[in-house]
Amino acid sequence: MFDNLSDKLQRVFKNLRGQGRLTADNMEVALREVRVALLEADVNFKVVKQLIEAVKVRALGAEVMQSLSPYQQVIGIINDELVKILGSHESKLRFANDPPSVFMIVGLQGSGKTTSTGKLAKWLTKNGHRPQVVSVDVYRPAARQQLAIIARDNKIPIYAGAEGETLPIDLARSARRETVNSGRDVLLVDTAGRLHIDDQLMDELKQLKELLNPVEILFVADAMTGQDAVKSADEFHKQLGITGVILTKMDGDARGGAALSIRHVTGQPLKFVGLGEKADAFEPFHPDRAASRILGMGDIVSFVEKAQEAFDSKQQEEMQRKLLDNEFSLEDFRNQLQSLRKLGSLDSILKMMPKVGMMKELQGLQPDEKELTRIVAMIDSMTPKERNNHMLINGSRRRRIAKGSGTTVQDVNELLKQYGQARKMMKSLSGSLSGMGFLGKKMAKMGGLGKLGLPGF
Ligand SMILES: Nc1nc2c(ncn2[C@@H]2O[C@H](COP(=O)(O)OP(=O)(O)OP(=O)(O)O)[C@@H](O)[C@H]2O)c(=O)[nH]1
Ligand SMILES: [Mg+2]
Repeated sequence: MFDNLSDKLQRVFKNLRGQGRLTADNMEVALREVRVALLEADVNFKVVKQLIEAVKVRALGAEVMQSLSPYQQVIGIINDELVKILGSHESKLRFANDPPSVFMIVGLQGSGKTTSTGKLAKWLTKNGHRPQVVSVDVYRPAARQQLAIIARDNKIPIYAGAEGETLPIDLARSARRETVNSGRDVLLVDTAGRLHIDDQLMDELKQLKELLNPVEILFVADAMTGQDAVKSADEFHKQLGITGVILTKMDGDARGGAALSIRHVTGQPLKFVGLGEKADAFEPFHPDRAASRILGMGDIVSFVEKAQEAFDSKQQEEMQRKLLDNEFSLEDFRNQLQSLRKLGSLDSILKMMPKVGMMKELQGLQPDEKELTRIVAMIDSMTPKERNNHMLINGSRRRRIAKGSGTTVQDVNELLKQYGQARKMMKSLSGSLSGMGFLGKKMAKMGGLGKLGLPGF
């Protein structure tokens, strides 16, 4: 998703990086390149224009934050503006107060309605709902059969239709009755597609809407069709009133621009994205995460902000000095761990890291909250002397520490080994650390966790 765009933007940022200060000139050049990258990604030109304007005003007006390089500032601002355009928060599905909640799935031919109906039903099931599906596509041969197969494969109840039931409106009515009778809470109605929007299709959809009183009318847009998807979403919205968009085929070499434009053009949020043909290649759309992905940076900006809240600057300098002088003790190790935890759960921290997966040191690592708690407990069970000189910790001390922290000697051994590795790694990284603020720049470089002294990182 967004890989092309992301690569292009990263090239722009790379150029910007290394230029000492943010000036009107280098901003101008960078923003021109950002504009081209967005247009090439098929983002609606109005959206691009608005984004660039907003970024320009803010970037040139922004007071320079000491700890962030211009490069990061610009990314931070673009990130903010992207999120604004994508919709500031995740748009959750609506449900009727009085079940069943009916969702109509609409869109042009081949956009992925039937596939998405199955995916959404599966997702709803996983999230505690009891959905039922029905296809009212009586036009395309085998259309209903297609949904029946998806339903069977994914164990989703389907209303298959009674003998002689051939009108969409009849099928829909019966399906809803069955949904109620079987105590299910959501009915997904997969509708027929057309190559183009025509009156007949719209009339049928309007009739269905009137009959079913749906809480959601989800427009399924094929990301591969770029601006056409945006146009038809807009048209459907004008005629039918959609409540959200499912953007499919974001796994393909779609340029992704539709994602950035639909919300802005229709005013309706992207609710889900389809990322493949399989039933679980489907996820809720998170504007903030999408913006990060577009920028290819992980959500580093808020990470740096959060990190700055957690570590005051004195602490940062002191830590840097210790790292450089290889004086980083177990005591520091623990303090760093505890500060780090103020930032949130490990999982949420990792999600913010840029391309974590690329760091060889991080591969195969499963960070574990419990593990962290145990490490802190073990360090707490050490004497101050031990904490400041791990070489003191011999066999009998290890046994005492294990006992004191409710762990085993193996655990203590493991901790000391990890600490040793962390020290070594920090030592090797420290060359690149010198001369920079501890967090601002380096956290944003890849794999900041190691520099915070996280075990094994
Ligand atoms: N790669 C990829 N393929 C998808 C995705 N969603 C749907 N498809 C494929 O797109 C094709 C059309 O999907 P359908 O679900 O049949 O589309 P539809 O809108 O129901 O089509 P009609 O009923 O003919 O209007 C199928 O081959 C799907 O497997 C997706 O997110 N990624
Ligand atoms: Mg279909």
